[in-house]
Amino acid sequence: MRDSNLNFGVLHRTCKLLVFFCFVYISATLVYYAKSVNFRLAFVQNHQSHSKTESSKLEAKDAGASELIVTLGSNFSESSEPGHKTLEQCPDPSPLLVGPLRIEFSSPVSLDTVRHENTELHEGGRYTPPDCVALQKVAIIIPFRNRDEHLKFWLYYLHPILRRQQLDYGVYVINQAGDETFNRAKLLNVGYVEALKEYDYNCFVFSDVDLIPMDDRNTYRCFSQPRHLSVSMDKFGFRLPYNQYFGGVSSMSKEQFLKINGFPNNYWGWGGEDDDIYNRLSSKGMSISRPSGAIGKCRMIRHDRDKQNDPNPQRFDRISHTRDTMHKDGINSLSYSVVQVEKDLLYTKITVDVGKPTK
Ligand SMILES: [Mn+2]
Repeated sequence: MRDSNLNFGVLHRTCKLLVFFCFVYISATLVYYAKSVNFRLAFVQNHQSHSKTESSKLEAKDAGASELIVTLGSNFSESSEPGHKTLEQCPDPSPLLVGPLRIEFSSPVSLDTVRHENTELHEGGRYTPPDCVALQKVAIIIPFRNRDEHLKFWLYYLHPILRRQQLDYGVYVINQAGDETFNRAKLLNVGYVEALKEYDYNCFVFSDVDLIPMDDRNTYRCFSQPRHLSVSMDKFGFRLPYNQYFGGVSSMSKEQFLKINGFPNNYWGWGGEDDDIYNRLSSKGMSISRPSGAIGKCRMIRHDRDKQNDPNPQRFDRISHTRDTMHKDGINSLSYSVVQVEKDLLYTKITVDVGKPTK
């Protein structure tokens, strides 16, 4: 009898001890949980106020460690909120990149779908990374006429890629008015001028509407030398057609573009203007930078030759005189008139009258 009383006493004390430990455990858990909720709230508040900060002065460096120092806008506003930190410069390369992409054009896309998938954009096809200050301010210029189907694919694929590349960018579709012969290079000049009227861009990417990169590590930004981005197109069996080839997609900083007086205005019809641009660059002692063949792969949307864009018979003669003509024909002799400006969520479309070839 005494034994069982004793046993019961031990059991009773053990149980009390167990209940006590459980209580301590639960209390500790509650305290930690409350702390973490507090922390998350503070983080969200901090994050939201960060997104509102203006961009600051910064420098951008080449991936190849050669030094292109691009000084971006300095409209920097200091915040007086206590505990408020300014945004840091975006890392290079962007940690959001995924590498090779599957690009196909078999099922058509609708602009509404593309708008719904890109709600982070601002009117006019503008984007600024929310969490860091972009390394460069990039205007993407697309020469255009009657290629709405291609533009949809371009917007569908490129916007998510450009966001992952953490660029502060805007998309400018430069639409040639009327039915005269197409003039790609002049439209690119117009895009340069018109984009700069809107924002302090320091880098310009010139892209055909039918070319889509197959790897997001092919960053649509500027480098210490003019960049050729569409280096291995499916159309050419994923290789360069020739070493001096500068067609398709290319990029130039503002300084590089001005050094060559922009692009020629007198290449009407298909071909030659890209070789003229190459001649301008090499005559100014610049070289072409390129991504590797693997990273520079891209797909072209198949199409027939457009009407009013026949091969330009004068192109060979013009190319042979670039060095003599480039100083009087270029951004310093550009004349055009704006017919219409349309702002979509996905792009700014500027319709321009660029005139017609003089005989
Ligand atoms: Mn094409």
